[in-house]
Amino acid sequence: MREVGCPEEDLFSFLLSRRQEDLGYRNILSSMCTPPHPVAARAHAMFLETNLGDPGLFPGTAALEELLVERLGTLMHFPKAGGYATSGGTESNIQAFRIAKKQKPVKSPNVVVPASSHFSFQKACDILGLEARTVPLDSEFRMDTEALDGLVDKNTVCIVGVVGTTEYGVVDPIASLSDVAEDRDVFLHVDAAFGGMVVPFLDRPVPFDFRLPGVASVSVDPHKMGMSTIPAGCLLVRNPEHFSCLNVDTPYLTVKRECTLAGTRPGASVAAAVAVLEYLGMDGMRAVVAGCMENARRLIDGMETLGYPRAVTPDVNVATFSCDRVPAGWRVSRTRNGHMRIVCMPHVTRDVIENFLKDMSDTNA
Ligand code: 0PR
Repeated sequence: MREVGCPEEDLFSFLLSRRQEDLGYRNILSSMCTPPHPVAARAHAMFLETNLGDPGLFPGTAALEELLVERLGTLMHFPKAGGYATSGGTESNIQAFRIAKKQKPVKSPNVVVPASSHFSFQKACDILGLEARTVPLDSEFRMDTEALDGLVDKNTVCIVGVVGTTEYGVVDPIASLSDVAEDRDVFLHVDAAFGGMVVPFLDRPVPFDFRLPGVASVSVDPHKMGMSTIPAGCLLVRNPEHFSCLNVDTPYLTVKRECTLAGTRPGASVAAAVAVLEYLGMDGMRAVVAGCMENARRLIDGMETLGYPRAVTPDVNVATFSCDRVPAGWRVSRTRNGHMRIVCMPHVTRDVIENFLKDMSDTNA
């Protein structure tokens, strides 16, 4: 550290110069995050110093966390779901595995995950000493449920399904997974980190949540399509008692036990997440999602007209193509199979899509 502090103006011009090295979201087509909604930014600023790790000191903020869980539980068709605000999909997925493992104490526990699952499950398996069994995908990159049953055995503590896969934006056949989970009596975790804030707002949402009796837990991230500030995730469970198996004693806090992974936890991004949901309501979210889906369709049409076929027709706003080229100045990503991947987040507006397509057609020339 410096011996003597830096004058504020010098400090902020230093910070600004670093900040200016960051890319603006305008040309970022690869991200599942998006600039926060203005009400999220405003709410975040109001709650900067709040710490949900010691909720008795911040009962108002803690009530907002409860409201977030209630709103998201209701969105997932189970207003009585238990839950808490995590730092994002990774923490939610780790915690879901912790619960599943504690529910079924076996010697060599395994989990059955689709080949499309997010890399956070690898981290979870590593931390928890779980064997990962990978279910292959069908031709549209959804879990091939034919293969599922044979991979589940008496040591399987959890089955995972994904709603809005990271790479191809498809939804696994969660209803079939729910049947298998019930038949074989296995905990089913649904990773809806991305799709959980998309599918409920579509015209004809497929059931993927607590409406399906086999679903035990759901991850859903306000800091992705929920347009909240980072970090904001949420883990919901059908049986709130399940959290008690994660409890540790916290003798000197205002609460005597906690089940969360993190200790000190931000209230600001939780207030921001609630703010967006309350401000937009179902109607506002439907409009945001409809716009993103419409833009994804326009992008797919435009790319196919240019001779770049879609890899798959997505269920959510992630578009993928057979296309090796990228016009200068744009950030896209690549799937493991080498497809170009574009996430049509709210900042990827119709204008952005048209500019990208124009640059693509110039690249073509
Ligand atoms: N589950 C799914 C289905 C996800 O897509 C992701 C992240 C996670 C879990 C993990 O969530 P957290 O990153 O919140 O822990 N999906 C994006 C990805 O890995 C995250 C992301 C966002 C990556 C913005 C890059 C980026 O610029 O692609």
